[in-house]
Amino acid sequence: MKLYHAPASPFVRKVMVLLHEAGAVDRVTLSPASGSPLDPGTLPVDRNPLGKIPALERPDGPTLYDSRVITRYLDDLLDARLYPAAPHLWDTLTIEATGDGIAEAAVLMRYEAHVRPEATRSPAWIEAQWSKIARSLAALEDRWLSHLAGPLDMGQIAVGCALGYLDFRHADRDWRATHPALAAWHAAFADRPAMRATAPDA
Ligand SMILES: N[C@@H](CCC(=O)N[C@@H](CS)C(=O)NCC(=O)O)C(=O)O
Repeated sequence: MKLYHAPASPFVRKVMVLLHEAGAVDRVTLSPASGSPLDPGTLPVDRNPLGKIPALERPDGPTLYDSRVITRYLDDLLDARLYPAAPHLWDTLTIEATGDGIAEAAVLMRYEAHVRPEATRSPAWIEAQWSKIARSLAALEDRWLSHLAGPLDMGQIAVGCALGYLDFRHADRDWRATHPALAAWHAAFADRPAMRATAPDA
Protein backbone atom coordinates (compact mmCIF):
# COMPACT_ATOMS: atom_id res chain seq x y z
CA MET A 1 0.00 0.00 0.00
CA LYS A 2 1.16 3.54 -0.66
CA LEU A 3 0.42 6.33 1.81
CA TYR A 4 0.66 9.94 0.64
CA HIS A 5 2.45 11.47 3.57
CA ALA A 6 3.80 14.64 5.16
CA PRO A 7 5.36 14.48 8.64
CA ALA A 8 3.71 17.73 9.82
CA SER A 9 0.14 16.64 9.01
CA PRO A 10 -1.89 15.68 12.10
CA PHE A 11 -4.22 13.64 9.87
CA VAL A 12 -1.36 11.64 8.34
CA ARG A 13 -0.01 11.18 11.85
CA LYS A 14 -3.24 9.45 12.96
CA VAL A 15 -2.68 6.84 10.27
CA MET A 16 0.99 6.44 11.18
CA VAL A 17 0.20 6.05 14.89
CA LEU A 18 -2.33 3.32 14.07
CA LEU A 19 0.29 1.53 11.96
CA HIS A 20 2.88 1.76 14.75
CA GLU A 21 0.41 0.58 17.38
CA ALA A 22 -0.55 -2.36 15.15
CA GLY A 23 3.10 -3.22 14.40
CA ALA A 24 2.37 -2.79 10.69
CA VAL A 25 4.50 0.17 9.54
CA ASP A 26 6.13 -2.09 6.95
CA ARG A 27 2.76 -2.62 5.24
CA VAL A 28 2.93 0.85 3.62
CA THR A 29 5.45 2.78 1.58
CA LEU A 30 5.43 6.52 2.19
CA SER A 31 5.06 8.86 -0.75
CA PRO A 32 6.04 12.42 0.24
CA ALA A 33 3.38 14.99 -0.69
CA SER A 34 3.06 18.68 0.02
CA GLY A 35 1.01 21.66 -1.12
CA SER A 36 -1.85 23.89 -0.10
CA PRO A 37 -5.30 24.90 -1.36
CA LEU A 38 -3.65 27.68 -3.41
CA ASP A 39 -0.90 25.48 -4.80
CA PRO A 40 -1.57 21.72 -4.82
CA GLY A 41 2.14 21.08 -5.41
CA THR A 42 2.69 17.32 -5.10
CA LEU A 43 -0.62 16.61 -3.34
CA PRO A 44 -2.27 13.57 -4.99
CA VAL A 45 -5.10 15.40 -6.80
CA ASP A 46 -5.42 12.51 -9.26
CA ARG A 47 -5.99 10.10 -6.35
CA ASN A 48 -8.01 12.35 -4.05
CA PRO A 49 -10.12 14.94 -5.87
CA LEU A 50 -10.09 17.04 -2.68
CA GLY A 51 -6.31 17.31 -3.03
CA LYS A 52 -5.67 16.38 0.60
CA ILE A 53 -3.51 13.95 2.50
CA PRO A 54 -3.57 11.32 3.85
CA ALA A 55 -4.61 9.20 0.87
CA LEU A 56 -4.01 5.45 0.76
CA GLU A 57 -3.53 3.44 -2.42
CA ARG A 58 -4.54 -0.14 -1.70
CA PRO A 59 -4.51 -3.39 -3.68
CA ASP A 60 -8.20 -4.24 -3.25
CA GLY A 61 -10.01 -1.11 -4.47
CA PRO A 62 -9.89 2.60 -5.20
CA THR A 63 -7.63 4.93 -3.25
CA LEU A 64 -9.04 5.77 0.15
CA TYR A 65 -9.01 9.28 1.54
CA ASP A 66 -9.94 11.15 4.65
CA SER A 67 -8.04 9.95 7.69
CA ARG A 68 -11.18 8.57 9.33
CA VAL A 69 -11.90 6.34 6.33
CA ILE A 70 -8.29 5.16 6.16
CA THR A 71 -8.09 4.38 9.87
CA ARG A 72 -11.36 2.41 9.76
CA TYR A 73 -10.04 0.45 6.77
CA LEU A 74 -6.66 -0.29 8.38
CA ASP A 75 -8.28 -1.13 11.71
CA ASP A 76 -10.38 -3.74 9.92
CA LEU A 77 -7.51 -5.02 7.74
CA LEU A 78 -5.03 -5.33 10.60
CA ASP A 79 -7.54 -6.28 13.30
CA ALA A 80 -6.08 -3.43 15.37
CA ARG A 81 -9.24 -3.09 17.50
CA LEU A 82 -9.00 0.67 17.88
CA TYR A 83 -12.75 1.07 17.30
CA PRO A 84 -14.76 -0.65 20.05
CA ALA A 85 -18.18 -2.16 19.52
CA ALA A 86 -21.31 -0.02 20.01
CA PRO A 87 -22.34 1.62 22.26
CA HIS A 88 -18.74 2.65 23.18
CA LEU A 89 -18.11 3.22 19.47
CA TRP A 90 -20.28 6.36 19.50
CA ASP A 91 -18.09 7.96 22.14
CA THR A 92 -14.91 6.96 20.30
CA LEU A 93 -16.17 8.43 17.02
CA THR A 94 -17.31 11.66 18.70
CA ILE A 95 -13.92 12.10 20.38
CA GLU A 96 -12.17 11.32 17.09
CA ALA A 97 -14.32 13.97 15.39
CA THR A 98 -13.43 16.43 18.15
CA GLY A 99 -9.70 15.79 17.70
CA ASP A 100 -10.01 16.04 13.91
CA GLY A 101 -12.03 19.26 14.24
CA ILE A 102 -9.32 20.81 16.40
CA ALA A 103 -6.69 19.82 13.84
CA GLU A 104 -8.83 21.11 10.96
CA ALA A 105 -9.31 24.53 12.59
CA ALA A 106 -5.61 24.67 13.48
CA VAL A 107 -4.58 23.85 9.88
CA LEU A 108 -6.97 26.54 8.56
CA MET A 109 -5.41 29.07 10.96
CA ARG A 110 -2.01 28.14 9.59
CA TYR A 111 -3.17 28.55 5.97
CA GLU A 112 -4.76 31.91 6.75
CA ALA A 113 -1.59 33.24 8.37
CA HIS A 114 0.96 31.75 5.97
CA VAL A 115 -0.66 30.73 2.68
CA ARG A 116 -3.35 33.32 1.98
CA PRO A 117 -1.99 36.50 0.37
CA GLU A 118 -1.17 38.99 3.10
CA ALA A 119 -3.60 41.69 1.97
CA THR A 120 -6.59 39.34 2.28
CA ARG A 121 -5.77 37.77 5.65
CA SER A 122 -8.42 38.10 8.36
CA PRO A 123 -7.41 38.18 12.04
CA ALA A 124 -11.10 37.89 13.01
CA TRP A 125 -11.42 34.69 10.96
CA ILE A 126 -8.32 33.27 12.65
CA GLU A 127 -9.82 34.03 16.07
CA ALA A 128 -13.10 32.40 15.01
CA GLN A 129 -11.17 29.20 14.22
CA TRP A 130 -9.42 29.43 17.59
CA SER A 131 -12.85 29.71 19.29
CA LYS A 132 -13.75 26.30 17.85
CA ILE A 133 -10.53 24.89 19.26
CA ALA A 134 -11.02 26.53 22.66
CA ARG A 135 -14.57 25.11 22.97
CA SER A 136 -13.34 21.66 21.92
CA LEU A 137 -10.48 21.70 24.44
CA ALA A 138 -13.00 22.63 27.16
CA ALA A 139 -15.27 19.76 26.09
CA LEU A 140 -12.38 17.29 26.26
CA GLU A 141 -11.34 18.60 29.69
CA ASP A 142 -14.89 18.67 31.10
CA ARG A 143 -16.51 15.62 29.53
CA TRP A 144 -14.10 13.14 28.01
CA LEU A 145 -11.14 12.69 30.37
CA SER A 146 -12.34 9.35 31.74
CA HIS A 147 -12.70 8.03 28.19
CA LEU A 148 -9.25 9.36 27.29
CA ALA A 149 -7.86 7.46 30.30
CA GLY A 150 -9.47 4.19 29.14
CA PRO A 151 -8.31 1.51 26.68
CA LEU A 152 -6.45 2.85 23.63
CA ASP A 153 -8.73 3.81 20.76
CA MET A 154 -8.80 6.09 17.70
CA GLY A 155 -10.47 8.86 19.70
CA GLN A 156 -7.42 9.11 21.93
CA ILE A 157 -5.06 8.94 18.95
CA ALA A 158 -6.91 11.75 17.12
CA VAL A 159 -6.83 13.98 20.22
CA GLY A 160 -3.14 13.19 20.83
CA CYS A 161 -2.28 14.13 17.23
CA ALA A 162 -4.38 17.31 17.35
CA LEU A 163 -2.76 18.50 20.60
CA GLY A 164 0.67 17.68 19.16
CA TYR A 165 -0.17 19.86 16.16
CA LEU A 166 -1.20 22.75 18.46
CA ASP A 167 2.21 22.46 20.12
CA PHE A 168 3.94 22.32 16.74
CA ARG A 169 2.20 25.25 14.98
CA HIS A 170 0.42 27.25 17.68
CA ALA A 171 2.61 26.97 20.77
CA ASP A 172 2.03 30.68 21.47
CA ARG A 173 -1.62 29.91 22.36
CA ASP A 174 -0.41 27.94 25.41
CA TRP A 175 -3.45 25.60 25.55
CA ARG A 176 -2.00 23.84 28.62
CA ALA A 177 -2.40 26.91 30.84
CA THR A 178 -6.19 26.63 30.82
CA HIS A 179 -6.53 22.83 30.49
CA PRO A 180 -4.29 21.28 33.15
CA ALA A 181 -5.99 17.88 33.29
CA LEU A 182 -5.90 17.48 29.51
CA ALA A 183 -2.26 18.58 29.60
CA ALA A 184 -1.46 15.86 32.15
CA TRP A 185 -3.19 13.25 30.00
CA HIS A 186 -1.31 14.44 26.90
CA ALA A 187 2.07 14.34 28.66
CA ALA A 188 1.63 10.62 29.30
CA PHE A 189 0.05 9.87 25.92
CA ALA A 190 2.77 11.70 23.97
CA ASP A 191 5.30 9.38 25.58
CA ARG A 192 3.89 6.28 23.85
CA PRO A 193 6.49 4.88 21.41
CA ALA A 194 4.01 5.29 18.52
CA MET A 195 3.57 8.98 19.35
CA ARG A 196 7.28 9.60 19.82
CA ALA A 197 8.07 7.90 16.50
CA THR A 198 5.60 10.12 14.64
CA ALA A 199 6.15 13.53 16.27
CA PRO A 200 6.05 16.27 13.60
CA ASP A 201 9.57 17.35 14.50
CA ALA A 202 10.91 13.79 15.09
N1 LIG B 1 -10.57 15.60 6.78
C1 LIG B 1 -9.29 15.32 6.20
C2 LIG B 1 -8.36 16.52 6.37
C3 LIG B 1 -7.02 16.33 5.64
C4 LIG B 1 -6.26 17.64 5.48
O1 LIG B 1 -6.80 18.73 5.65
N2 LIG B 1 -4.96 17.51 5.14
C5 LIG B 1 -4.16 18.68 4.87
C6 LIG B 1 -2.73 18.49 5.36
S1 LIG B 1 -2.68 18.57 7.14
C7 LIG B 1 -4.10 18.87 3.36
O2 LIG B 1 -3.91 17.93 2.63
N3 LIG B 1 -4.29 20.12 2.91
C8 LIG B 1 -4.23 20.49 1.52
C9 LIG B 1 -5.46 21.26 1.12
O3 LIG B 1 -6.34 21.52 1.97
O4 LIG B 1 -5.53 21.60 -0.06
C10 LIG B 1 -8.70 14.06 6.84
O5 LIG B 1 -9.06 13.73 7.97
O6 LIG B 1 -7.93 13.36 6.18
